[in-house]
Amino acid sequence: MKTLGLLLVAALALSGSYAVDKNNFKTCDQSGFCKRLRGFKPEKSQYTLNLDTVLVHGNVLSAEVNTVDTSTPQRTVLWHYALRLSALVDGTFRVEIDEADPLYPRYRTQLALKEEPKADGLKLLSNENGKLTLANTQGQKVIITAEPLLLEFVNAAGEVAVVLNDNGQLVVEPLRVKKERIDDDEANVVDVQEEEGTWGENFKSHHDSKPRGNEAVSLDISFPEADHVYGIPEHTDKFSLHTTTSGEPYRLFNLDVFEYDLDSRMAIYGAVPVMYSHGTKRSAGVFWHNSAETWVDVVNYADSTVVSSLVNLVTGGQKRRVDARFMSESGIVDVFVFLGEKPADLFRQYTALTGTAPLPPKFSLAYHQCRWNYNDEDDVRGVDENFDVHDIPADVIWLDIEYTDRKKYFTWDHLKFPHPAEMVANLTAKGRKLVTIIDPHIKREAGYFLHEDATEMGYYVKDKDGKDYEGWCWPGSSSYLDFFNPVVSKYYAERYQYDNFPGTSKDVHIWNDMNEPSVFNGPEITMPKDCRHYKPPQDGNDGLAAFWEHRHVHNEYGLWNIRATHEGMLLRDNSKYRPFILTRSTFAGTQRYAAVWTGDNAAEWGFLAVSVPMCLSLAAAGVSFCGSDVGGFFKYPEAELMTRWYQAGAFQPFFRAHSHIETKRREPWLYEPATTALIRDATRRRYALIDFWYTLFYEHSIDGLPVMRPLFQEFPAEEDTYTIDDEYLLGNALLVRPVVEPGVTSVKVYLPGAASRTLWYDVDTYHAHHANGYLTYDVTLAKIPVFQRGGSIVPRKERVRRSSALMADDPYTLVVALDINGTAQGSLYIDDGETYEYLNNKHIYAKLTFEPNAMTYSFIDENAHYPTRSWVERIVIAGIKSPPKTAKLTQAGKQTALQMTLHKGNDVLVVRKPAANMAQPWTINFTY
Ligand code: NBV
Repeated sequence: MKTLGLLLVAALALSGSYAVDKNNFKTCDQSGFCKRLRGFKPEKSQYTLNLDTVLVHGNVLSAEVNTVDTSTPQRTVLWHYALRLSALVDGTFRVEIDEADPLYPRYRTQLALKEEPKADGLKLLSNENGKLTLANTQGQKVIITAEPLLLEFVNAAGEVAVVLNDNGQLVVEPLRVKKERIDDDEANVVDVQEEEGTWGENFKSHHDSKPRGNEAVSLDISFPEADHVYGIPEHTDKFSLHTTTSGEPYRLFNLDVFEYDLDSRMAIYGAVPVMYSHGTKRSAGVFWHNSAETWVDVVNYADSTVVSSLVNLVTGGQKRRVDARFMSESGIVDVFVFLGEKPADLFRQYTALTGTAPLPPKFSLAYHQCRWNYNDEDDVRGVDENFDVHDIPADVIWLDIEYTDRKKYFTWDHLKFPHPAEMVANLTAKGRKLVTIIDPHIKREAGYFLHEDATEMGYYVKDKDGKDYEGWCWPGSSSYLDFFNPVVSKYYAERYQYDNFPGTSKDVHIWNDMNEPSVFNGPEITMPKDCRHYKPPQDGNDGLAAFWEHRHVHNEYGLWNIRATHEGMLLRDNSKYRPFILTRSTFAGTQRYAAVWTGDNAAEWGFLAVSVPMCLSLAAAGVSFCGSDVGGFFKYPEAELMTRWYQAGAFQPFFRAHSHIETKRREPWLYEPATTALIRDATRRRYALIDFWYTLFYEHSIDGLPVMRPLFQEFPAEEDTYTIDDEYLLGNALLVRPVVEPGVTSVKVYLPGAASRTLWYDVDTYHAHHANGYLTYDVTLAKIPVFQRGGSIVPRKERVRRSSALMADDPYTLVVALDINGTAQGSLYIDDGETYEYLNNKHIYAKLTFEPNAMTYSFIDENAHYPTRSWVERIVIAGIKSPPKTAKLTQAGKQTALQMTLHKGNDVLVVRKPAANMAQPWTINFTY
């Protein structure tokens, strides 16, 4: 079976026919709860709040909600629910609806939130006419209508920004006991007929036993006056989400989708259930805190596909509104509502809940060279050396699954890799690192320590009958560690200790692939939903209450995996060094532990293009450290595509080339010299900006704002930007428009900020363009349009070396792009690049400002210092109108007169060799 699988993979990788096999994956109709809920279109919600039960205590309102059969005069109460509304800091509200007295506890997602959210005050302002009005301390309000239950969230400007249950699609299916009766001859127990699929579902040859029966939850969420909604990665669709009425909903279910489709709402590896609305009138956001399989329908009333009658019906003739509907297979209704004013506020609110990404080690922002596989130590040595021969910088070489002893993770194939420690030392001598892959499936082989320990100690995920679950993956028969058990996570973390994983050192980092988890012979290539996970023992925890089913936790399985890896990597040196981890499976909170790549793409232009919206959407969902396999994983990229991909990848956060084992080798020097030169140039551009990237990621670790950001984040009032997803901003300073089309000599570029008279400087020529919407921009094979915003200062290092570590002490070129007032600002972050010492004030976080009379470098963190040897070798000031006559540097009380040269045609002034040391503040004064 294994060979067959590999052959199939190989055949497809080589052949031109790239296509997903849709038969392997469910449509909404094939997913019991999705079909059931989608078909449920009530005229009026049955959910009613019992006003007599309302209690406001601290930051929480609690009340009983009932489903009431209003069709009978008796108004029979069908079921009891508990509603909690909490006010949280930052203009965030949380709504939880659970059964008041469930048969056994329903699953509450465990790892997405970084900590218990912080409370704000909540005040009941009024309780009259069947409506409650509440307010937090910041002027945001919630209006709850009791019957039918409706929650309206009012932002600080007094506008309703989010409405829950306006379409009456709130559903919490109660847990119940299977009804059985004895059949006529009293010999057998037979199921009483209930709705088909309640107690079991089939997909292809797989049976899901559904021991708890139906337990789905759903809620409709409306965004009045919104023009667009974004988020809910990971899909290959546009950044601005589409109306789904005439097709499939967006699906969130982490899956290993072989040869995934473009322009699709199918689920792939990641699922982050956060959605943002935006428009000229207002913005808002919601986070659907649920780790079960989830489908999301979207209706944007501005879409031409939405018939006007529907518009009139639901919105009373008003056209601007987007409705979403979240449907999950299990769990509770738990939704966070963000009422920040602007998109940036919303992105920040979301990362305040789920965490910001910690500062990554600096090398991880440089260039990575990967392939499935670098075959042996000679191969690794050759690749490493060739980067030097061809003068291309590189920081990391990666080893895919073939380095192991027959797919037994934490082991080496000793024939191919007899001296891993020496191999690593050879790389680190040049400041380079190694990344090795560790997948979560464990080979079931007698004598393999990991399998023996896990079997003996009961560390594996169990099947529906409580036996160790066995699936099929790369090693053949495999089982999967149950990271939900803290003892298992600890055990797993310890496998990363140097003694337990010989050959590794602080310079070896980790790639966790296949952690959706991928199971070749499982339903939809993943783990059966009725598998059992650990649940902490509590009183009365027996029967179904003794474990969680995989269905409850599926989308967060990978998060538990990378959390344990992270823990393990910290253990290696007593939390001295910052780990780098790459994960394929993604969920809310992933950013706290790992970077993400977009999985198995193909060497096609469409996949290059989609890398931008995919990473933008992940970035809005907290995961800024994102990239796609440069060159495409399947198939072989011809020179032009490869060139364009390097040029694009050099401006995306995670910059790694990767390729499938059966494709032709494609290291940069294997192309014609002209192509190699273009790849060299693109890669060197990345290195020149390495400190800019590092500063962006430092700031991101503090403010949680996307590093790679949509234009509308910075220009929220500009309508044209709402649907742009082929260009983006890096921080607020650079605008990037990768060329993702073959054979073009010009591309359309949108330059935002006309209203504020923004200037955009071409980074290659310093030629300034006034923002004025779209323009057609000439490109060559050597150029993609990248602009620096007028008013920004970008640090560069122009002496590119073999690795980023070797450039640590190199001097800076500071590029000052002036705005129309002749001013600019920027920031710079410096530290040792790898340890946590920066948290003990061993770093520099500095502000750079340029005013016509002076340029200053001053410390934002005044208590923090770092003894950098870097200095300023050049200051380039673009957009200078009247050049100064003199420039004088003052540093540590010393004054030095500086030389300047003016490059007339493009208004560029170069201050030559200021030689200011970056370990101390300085000022340069200009006279005119
Ligand atoms: O480990 C092999 C590959 C890896 O190269 C790729 O990046 C992952 O996305 N892995 C998937 C398994 C098999 C892919 C066909």
